[in-house]
Amino acid sequence: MPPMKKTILSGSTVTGNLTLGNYIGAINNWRQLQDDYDCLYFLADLHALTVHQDPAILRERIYSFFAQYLALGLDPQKNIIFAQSHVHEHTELSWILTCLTPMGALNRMTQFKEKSAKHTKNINAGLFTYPTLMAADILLYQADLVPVGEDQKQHLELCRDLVGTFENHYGKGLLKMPEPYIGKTGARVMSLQDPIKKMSKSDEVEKNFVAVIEDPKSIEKKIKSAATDSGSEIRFDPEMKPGVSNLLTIYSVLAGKSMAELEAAYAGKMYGHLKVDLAELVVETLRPARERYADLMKNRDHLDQLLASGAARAQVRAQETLKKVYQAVGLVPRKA
Ligand code: ATP
Ligand code: LTN
Repeated sequence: MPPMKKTILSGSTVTGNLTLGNYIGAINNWRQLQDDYDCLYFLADLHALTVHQDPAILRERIYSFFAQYLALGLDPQKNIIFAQSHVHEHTELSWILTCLTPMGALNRMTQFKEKSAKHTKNINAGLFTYPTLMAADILLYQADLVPVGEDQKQHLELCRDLVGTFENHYGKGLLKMPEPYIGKTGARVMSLQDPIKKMSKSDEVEKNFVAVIEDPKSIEKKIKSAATDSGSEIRFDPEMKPGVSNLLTIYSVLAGKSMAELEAAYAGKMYGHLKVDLAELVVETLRPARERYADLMKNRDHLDQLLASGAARAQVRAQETLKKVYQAVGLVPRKA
């Protein structure tokens, strides 16, 4: 039965540590969508392999990200939550799409340029074809809406172009044209020490981010030593006051208060006051997740079961699309 609600799909590459940026910009929004949409959230573990990974660390991180999704309130019954590598249709559709993707289009991708400049010793073909796997992730589930950050918009645009190319070759109506989803709080969390750069989970400088799972003492220390700006006024002004504005952004989302309310509350106060309050707010917001996370990580069998059930539900839908695509491009189905 086709779902009546609109389908939302998103994922996070399994690299680094999930940060407060990922929570505010992604997972917290995903959680709020889970009642109103048909949602699929996945761990992009195959995408992680475009950069060299230590196998033991990757394995641990897949469980850890999954447990963090659950601990942060993504419900595995309401949503389909799964690991990309558990549904082999992703790589299969990705191949079909790769064969429709011009080299020139991939060459223009900013992320490819940036990542190949950063990993000069490992400019592999997977890094280059990364967006075709991402397009497969989206198109397999006939997603209507894809919540992604600014940096992923170009990949989504390529995915949309691929729907057009596919339709030109094989006819219309088979793949749904996805749209970007812009959340209500389109907040972008910036690096704590360098607030003109976004807070990134693969940042090598630990002081730049707060991880979702982090010791309260360490969170406090990082927030209290966050870079602030000249002057002493607590005002939201990302141009002139990027440091304080970033702290206010985090505060506003976590406390559900408007900037005007916060500015009024901190009129005449010092940066230090804001930092002390914010540190406590962040620690308290993440505390329940940290506790739940610790419990979840103790029981791998339970995580394995939940992953398996998510993958099974995802696969039913993925298979349906892949079958139609294989047929449309002229492949002969394997007979029993
Ligand atoms: P990396 O640094 O490894 O590229 P990332 O921190 O940018 O990773 P992604 O896996 O690219 O994280 O993104 C997962 C989701 O989190 C995306 O939807 C992205 O928009 C969101 N996100 C990541 N960082 C931030 C941030 N600083 N502020 C708001 N949203 C963010
Ligand atoms: N590249 C994305 C992660 C990702 C994704 C997707 C997001 C992989 N496949 C499909 C949305 C839809 C990133 O955020 N780094």
